[in-house]
Amino acid sequence: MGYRIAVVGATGNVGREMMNILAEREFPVDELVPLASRRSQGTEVSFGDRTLKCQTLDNFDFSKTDICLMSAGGDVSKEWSPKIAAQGAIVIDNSSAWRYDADVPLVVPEVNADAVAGYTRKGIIANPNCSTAQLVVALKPLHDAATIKRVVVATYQSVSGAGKDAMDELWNQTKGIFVNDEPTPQKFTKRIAFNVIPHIDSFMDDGYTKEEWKVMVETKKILDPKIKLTCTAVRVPVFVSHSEAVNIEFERPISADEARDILREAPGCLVVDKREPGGYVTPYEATGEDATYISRIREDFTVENGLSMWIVSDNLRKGAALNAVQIAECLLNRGLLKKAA
Ligand code: 11C
Repeated sequence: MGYRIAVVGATGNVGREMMNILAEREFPVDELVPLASRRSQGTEVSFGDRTLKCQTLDNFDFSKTDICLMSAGGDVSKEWSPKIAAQGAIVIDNSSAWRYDADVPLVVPEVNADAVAGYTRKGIIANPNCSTAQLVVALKPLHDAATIKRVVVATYQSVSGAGKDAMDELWNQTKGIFVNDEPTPQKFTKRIAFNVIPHIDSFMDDGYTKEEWKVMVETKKILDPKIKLTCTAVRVPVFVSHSEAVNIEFERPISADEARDILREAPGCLVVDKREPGGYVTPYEATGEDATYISRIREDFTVENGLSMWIVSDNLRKGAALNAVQIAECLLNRGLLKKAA
């Protein structure tokens, strides 16, 4: 028995990846319906070895849909997720529209899979921000072992997090610089080619950016509200995969060796930490992969019980599409997915 699944935002970076991952992981799909804006009606997208034409969201009847994977931005989600859920489909939403709603579970399956049961309250489950997802996958097993008190994160985020136009901007700027014809920045505030920009999403009154705020608030909701976390989010000229330099203070002592052993056994984590040139993972190598890679694990001697590490993962996969499909798998495995009428 398979399910009827709709993907809203099917022509975007994450929407396409959602369909790839459903096919790769052989999620039991009877019918896959790609949905997009009116502008993209009829656009062809791939699902496994099939090519499907996008339909428009506006007139689609969700009453026979079991799961709706949403990746169409916050405004579309605010308007549509409650309507879709009211028609009986469980919405797994990749935007930030519902993440901070107490009645909507925010789920990273390696960390808080059981929270999916809370979907009944609004019919919606939220997927976290990409920077949060990879961070909590690595923090959870360490928190269980030695209780995290405080985390300091600096992110190095790829341009794909800002969408296809942002990827084009990096590509065109890079080419333009070589021929002395540099296009003016459109998606980013400054040149992104051969540069880094310490600004992602809008500025808040306290001087943090919304991206930094999301990492702080989401980590607390998913992992533990007692954890103190501060973040600096930076855009780097990388196409796919986000990296994070992470410093952690624990309640109890934990050595780098112990942390390495714990992370080697932890779901979703892959430790590559050889302490030699090239013995670490970079975003280029993490792209297209499912794991959260952890490298450069070392003790921080400037604080009590401190560790530093480097965490890299594909932001379109674990940071978005893979996590959403894993949430659907959690619903399936827990018997929470009933076939729509
Ligand atoms: C970026 N992390 O890299 C953002 C993209 O809240 O889901 C995802 C924004 C979000 O620009």
